[in-house]
Amino acid sequence: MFKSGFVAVIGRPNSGKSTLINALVGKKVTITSHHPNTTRNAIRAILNTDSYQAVLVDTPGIHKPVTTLGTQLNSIAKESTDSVDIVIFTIAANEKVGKGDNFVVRSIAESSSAKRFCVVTKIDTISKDRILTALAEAAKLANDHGFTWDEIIPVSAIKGEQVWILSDLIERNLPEGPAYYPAETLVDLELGEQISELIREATIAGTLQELPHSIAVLVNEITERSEELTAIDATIFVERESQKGIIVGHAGSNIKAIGSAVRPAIEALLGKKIFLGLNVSVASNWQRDSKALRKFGIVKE
Ligand SMILES: Nc1nc2c(ncn2[C@@H]2O[C@H](COP(=O)(O)OP(=O)(O)OP(=O)(O)O)[C@@H](O)[C@H]2O)c(=O)[nH]1
Ligand SMILES: [Mg+2]
Repeated sequence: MFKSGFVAVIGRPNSGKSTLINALVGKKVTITSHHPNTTRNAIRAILNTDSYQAVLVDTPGIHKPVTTLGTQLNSIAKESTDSVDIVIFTIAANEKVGKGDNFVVRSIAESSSAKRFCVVTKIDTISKDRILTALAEAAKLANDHGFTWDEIIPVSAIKGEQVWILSDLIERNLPEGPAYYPAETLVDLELGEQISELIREATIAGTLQELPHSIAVLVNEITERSEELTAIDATIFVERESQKGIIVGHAGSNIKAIGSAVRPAIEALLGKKIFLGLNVSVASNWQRDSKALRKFGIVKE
């Protein structure tokens, strides 16, 4: 009996959703960073095995929005829990339970006919004797909102600890059904989107404070130059002229470093060498501009 279904992963920004999905799939399919609000779309990653296929939906971290972008990210996350088989709520073991967690858990309490799992992430960051306390706090979160988690699972996605227990529980709770994607599909993103996400990850990795929120990336062109070489032309957008200077760096040093950092990942994705042309452009205050959000694929048509 083959099983299949949809699993939405939701939680506060930075709680480890994308890292968890990469660990479940066994390959890096969705970008991560130590900055909050890294994920900007409901990204479907596919966990394929001989006995089941789980479509894991990565989502933007739910937060108190201050821009149109923020509001949009929250609604993407919330909508992604509609008609799924399992909702996984993530909470980082090294963070205090806060208002944000209560907000997300309240929406899980209201919605779901789905199974509700709580994954306590990043257990490698706390001592073993703290894990029980973290699990008890997670249980209380659901009880405070009138329900009980179907499962609570402590994991370290970075160390790969207990991830197999989670995938086992996912399998057990999926209904019988056919594969929705071909077995070789790992993520439901166009190639250009995968590349722009990798470039955005490399760009925000080196930035500070609020700058990551201002960064968007578009791939303008992908050209097969030969059997061995693909040329990629992409633009990194920022919101202000001053930010452009930061991204470019002294005599272009920073943009060069971004290119060098991301090239291996894109070459691995394409299985061939690339020529990467990166330029930086200003899209004034785009986080508050719904037309720009459409252009950057954050609002879908
Ligand atoms: N030590 C440790 N760090 C982790 C673990 N999982 C995630 N992290 C780190 O936590 C940070 C946030 O991880 P992400 O996976 O990007 O978090 P997210 O919930 O997807 O964040 P948003 O997309 O911004 O909502 C990154 O720096 C990760 O490396 C873990 O199991 N252990
Ligand atoms: Mg994420």
